[in-house]
Amino acid sequence: MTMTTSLAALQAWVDSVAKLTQPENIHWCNGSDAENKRLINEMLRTGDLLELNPKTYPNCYLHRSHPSDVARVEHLTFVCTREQGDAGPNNLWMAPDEAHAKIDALFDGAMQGRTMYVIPYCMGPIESPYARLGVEITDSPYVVVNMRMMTRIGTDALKRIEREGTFVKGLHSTGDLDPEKRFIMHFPEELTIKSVGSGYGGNALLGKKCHALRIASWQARDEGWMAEHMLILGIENPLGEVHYIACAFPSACGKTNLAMLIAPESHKGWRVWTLGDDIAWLHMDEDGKLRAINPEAGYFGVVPGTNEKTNKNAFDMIHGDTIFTNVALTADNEPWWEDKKVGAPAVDWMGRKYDAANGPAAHPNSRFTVAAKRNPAYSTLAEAPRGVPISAIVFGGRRRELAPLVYEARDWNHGVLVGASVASETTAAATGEVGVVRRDPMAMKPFCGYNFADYWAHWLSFGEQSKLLPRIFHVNWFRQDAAGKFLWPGFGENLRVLRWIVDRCEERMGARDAAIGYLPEPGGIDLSGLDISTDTMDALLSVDPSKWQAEMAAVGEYIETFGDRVPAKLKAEHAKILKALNGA
Ligand code: SAT
Ligand code: MN
Repeated sequence: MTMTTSLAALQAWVDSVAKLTQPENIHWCNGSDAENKRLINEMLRTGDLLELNPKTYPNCYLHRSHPSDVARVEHLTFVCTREQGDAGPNNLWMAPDEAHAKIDALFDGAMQGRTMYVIPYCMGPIESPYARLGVEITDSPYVVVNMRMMTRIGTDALKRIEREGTFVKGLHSTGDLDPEKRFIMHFPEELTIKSVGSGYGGNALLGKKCHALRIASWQARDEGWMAEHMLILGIENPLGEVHYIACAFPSACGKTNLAMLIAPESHKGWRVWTLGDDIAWLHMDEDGKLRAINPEAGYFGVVPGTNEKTNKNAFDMIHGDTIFTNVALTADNEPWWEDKKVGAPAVDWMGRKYDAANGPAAHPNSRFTVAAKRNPAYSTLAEAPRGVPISAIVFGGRRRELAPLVYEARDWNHGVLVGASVASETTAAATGEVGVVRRDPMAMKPFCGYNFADYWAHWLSFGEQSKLLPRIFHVNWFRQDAAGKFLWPGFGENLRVLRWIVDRCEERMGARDAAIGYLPEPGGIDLSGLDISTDTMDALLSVDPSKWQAEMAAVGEYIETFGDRVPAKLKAEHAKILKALNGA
């Protein structure tokens, strides 16, 4: 085998993987256009990709996954630390030795007859001191072309890896896609990921959830920063001033839509800029401000529901240079999905003639992969090595009732409790029942690579270090009336709530003190040009003390399941809110 890197540790690892998996060829990815074209042509030949209508969707392709491989598999995702307590009750755990043995048996000979791709990648701007490196080895060309859009792959990343010597090792094989032989395993102490038996995004594009959240959250705790499941946006007012906000919502709760928000007619001169739609890495700077970078360079977004009205930026950007996974097709060979509002399905996501009796035409978790630069609202500051200063952190979830449209935490420690209390109705982004409320602290339940109790302590530790931290808020776009109708119009109108948040950060807006935190006063949210009744606004901003007492009791019980490791400060915050609710 020819030597292909000057870094002995990397070469030794690649050699050992090749010995185990026995590929026919080994290809080191340089990330070039020519390489990408070659891989796409090869996948067109094998049927892994289908070309879409080149007139209306130039450079766009459809990939159909195996029907049993359409979402993350949390029940097969493990964090393998030496001590079980370090993984915590929030993770499935396996002892590292046992996990390696189990998964290596599945890698044995897994790449026979296939090409093994070695993908050096950089999470974050290539010159950023906050960026981190990784190498993914995979036998899937689909993974290579997706990683190329989602991260920064190739020669520059390899150079930095060789310079620094440290990188996350990610080994992936699609195996035979047998759900019985599928595992996603993380070894944070070894900076290693092993994933077998799935080709789906979150399971196979190892730079994303596996590295940038699970492994990175562990590294961040050790090194004093934060790896979070947050979008990053810039909100520009008519004076040209920009505030940056980071928002943590669970998967498929509208992070991509919010990150690409278009100001409504009523808001001339306002703009939202996208820095990221899924992951933020936050570091404290010399002044004590939190700065955010987006470690990714592309979007892996939910397709259904995307249209001219809900997200025009996304709708426009996915009309070129996009890989679609598991959408339907029109008779004109254009991609189609539920709520696209144009065209009609002819062939469903499984390639069958469309028949409404078979369910939705596009899979509810069908996805687009596209480079961030195609977004008309893309902020070039996404390339800034030191990222952007964050004014507000916003938590949210999908809650039919209870949670008001927006409220603000009293201070950082209370904000950590608000984050720890996040709950949301489940979506199609993960395998399992959809629509049941589950606790999802900081929207990190599936992604925190260590014990939540330690994670909350890490969050609280920032409060001791700086007085210039972002303010913390909670939003809920999904509140419904008794008939199941959404009370808030959402989408572009969410800008009105973001404005209230910015005004609070700038200390130019009052608030009323409700037991759970600060809520907008009547008139606090600008409703000009919006047809919404006072009754509806009252309902959206109501706090029902008895329901909240029940909620906080449930939060208390949930936190208790993490036992002795739960920081006393978090329990004290919880006790404070309960007391305030009892007095309310
Ligand atoms: O896990 S993915 O990144 O594939 C999708 C999601 O759940 O956000
Ligand atoms: Mn996500």
